[in-house]
Amino acid sequence: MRKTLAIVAAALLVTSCGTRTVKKLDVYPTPQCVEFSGEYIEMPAEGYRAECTSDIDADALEILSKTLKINENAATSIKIEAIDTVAKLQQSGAYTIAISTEGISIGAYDDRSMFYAAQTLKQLACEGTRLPVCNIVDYPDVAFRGVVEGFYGNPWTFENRVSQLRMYGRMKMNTYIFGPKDDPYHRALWREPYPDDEARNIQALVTEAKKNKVDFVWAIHPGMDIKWNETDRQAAVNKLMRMYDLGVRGFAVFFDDITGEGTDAHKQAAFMNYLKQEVVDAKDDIQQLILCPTEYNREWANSDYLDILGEELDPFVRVMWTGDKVVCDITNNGISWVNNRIKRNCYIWWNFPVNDYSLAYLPMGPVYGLDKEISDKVVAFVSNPMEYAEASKVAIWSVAEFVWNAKEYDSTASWERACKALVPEAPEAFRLFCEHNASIGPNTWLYEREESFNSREMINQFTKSITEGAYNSKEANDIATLMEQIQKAPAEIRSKATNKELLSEIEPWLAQTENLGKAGMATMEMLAIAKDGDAEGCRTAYAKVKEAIEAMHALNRKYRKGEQDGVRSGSQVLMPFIEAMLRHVENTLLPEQKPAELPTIIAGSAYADELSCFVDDDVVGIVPHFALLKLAPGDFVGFKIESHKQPTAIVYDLRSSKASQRSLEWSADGNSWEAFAKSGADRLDTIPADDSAMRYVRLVNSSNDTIAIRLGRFAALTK
Ligand code: LOG
Repeated sequence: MRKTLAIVAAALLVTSCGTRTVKKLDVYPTPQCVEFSGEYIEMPAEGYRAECTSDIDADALEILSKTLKINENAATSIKIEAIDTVAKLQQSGAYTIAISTEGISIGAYDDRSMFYAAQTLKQLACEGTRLPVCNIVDYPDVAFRGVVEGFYGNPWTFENRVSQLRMYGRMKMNTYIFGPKDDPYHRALWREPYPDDEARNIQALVTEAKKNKVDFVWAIHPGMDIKWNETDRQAAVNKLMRMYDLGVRGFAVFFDDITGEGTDAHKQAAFMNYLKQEVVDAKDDIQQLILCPTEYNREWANSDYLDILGEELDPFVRVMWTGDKVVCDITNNGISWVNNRIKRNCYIWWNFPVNDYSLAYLPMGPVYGLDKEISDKVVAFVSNPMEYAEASKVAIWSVAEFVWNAKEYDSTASWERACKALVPEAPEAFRLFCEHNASIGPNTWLYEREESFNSREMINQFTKSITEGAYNSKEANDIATLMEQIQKAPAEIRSKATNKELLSEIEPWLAQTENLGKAGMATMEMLAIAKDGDAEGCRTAYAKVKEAIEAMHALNRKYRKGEQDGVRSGSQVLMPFIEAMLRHVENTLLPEQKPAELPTIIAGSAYADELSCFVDDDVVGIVPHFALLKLAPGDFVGFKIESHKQPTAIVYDLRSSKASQRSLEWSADGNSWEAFAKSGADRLDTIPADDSAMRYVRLVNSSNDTIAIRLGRFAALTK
């Protein structure tokens, strides 16, 4: 809501962007324009007299009064004025601040602006007694910024959400979309009202959101069983109206991940238009109405579905979009493409740092891969996080910086700040933990993030020299020191961090990182002995490394869920390094330790040379291969399991694969094959393997056409 405020001292009000900053101010997200010479003034001991003609937003005032002493009789004033000149400032959240010896002047467009100005002042006055002499002109790049709680898995708790909303307020994010897949009243039981206690929680969250100037958007997911009839139309309106009564003023309808009747674009558009008419138009204070379409990314948009939405959807309805794929970077070109189709600027649903498709990995590294020019082409940008609310804040922090001011965004610096903000008691240890827990692992969306980026080069160089027969003591010492730091970081984080929720979320990875450090230290000890050719001494050291790795396997097994991997740390650089050093010692000094037999690829196709096998504890299979594999009729790909292992199940994730076009077979000798009793689902399944003779597994194109599949996972669990 716009405020009319008397202009008390126009001279102080800045509305345009002056010369760029000489010195940086510690304000995040980075303001758009700052003039600051480096000079500070003491805040007057008697405080500031507030001058404005209408009420200041109460939440903003509360922050202001905690930051500055507000005193009716003070000589120096803080003046609050309305902004009504510069175009960029004619938007929610835009504000200006001028601080001089004469006083403080704030220009605000609306309550949110006032709240953000107060947040900025709070950061400026962080030492409590001084303020920088500066002019700030600030506004967001993207109109709606925030988070969509839209993952599969345990929904966030009430406390998680409160803590999130407070962070959004501080980081100038203004949107929270409530849509966790496993909240029953969002999806499975979408027609039914929340039980009283849960309804009260939502009411309380709406209040908390308001306090933080966040739009609380409640999402409904009716597409799994919706019938396009009057009964279901009314069921949806009734549910939204109930949510309205709880205070909700923003709505979203998700049609993602469904099949069948619900996917019809014409029906979806008509349904949304009906909600616009019956809910939005019936009230006069609904802020947002959003649709998550069924074809929500470019890879899946292979029909006229999006054009139909573009033509038929009421312009008030915003349309979500995850990018070129489900999980991917966000590119300028991809955004222009979809905007043309949907005839409006899209509403980005960015699938990061969500890890519901790769649960063993915690993507704690920097946020990157977002084109800086997208801000003019998107109406909103929301991030889909992990079920670990506190751990997700590392990424959310950087998303907040990016969406407010993309041109100033520096991914590494932002990430370092985020680590410090989340664990100020042990920022270095936490940053190290995050750096080595950044990969998303092999996954069906082929998305990967850089891990161990500060030590990758050193590790590569050292590995190269070792394999060439040299041992560089300086490098070895540096790596040993790093391994020791990694081993010690978790204990430091556990003992110092006051954020107990964060600690409990990341405990499996803390434990795994500790193991990783131990394995790394043992590796460096082993290499130090190996360099002198002492086979006997090396044998003990080698056993210690094996033992440390076994501890990592054991922890991984403990957290495994069905075919989903358990808990992984350092998988991108450090674990491959440790494994390579084991192989090196086996080859040079301890030939008797070499595994007697390794799994091998069997491929009756052109791919025999491109594929390779992995063994990882009790899983053996083909290394994920994401390029399309084209198999002619009768062609096959498979693998031979080491003879001392007994398979218990076959697990696969085969994108683009249809069960009807292929058969899964096993063999004892590699010559005569038998089909598995269960053929399995199209893309993703686990099939029991209980024949003790089983040694070979393969997938055969049993159709009459060439088929194309992606080998995300094709492996056997063994005992
Ligand atoms: C789901 C989402 C899930 C994400 C990552 C959208 C629009 N929907 O493939 O709930 O968290 O991918 O696994 C999705 O992204 N479907």
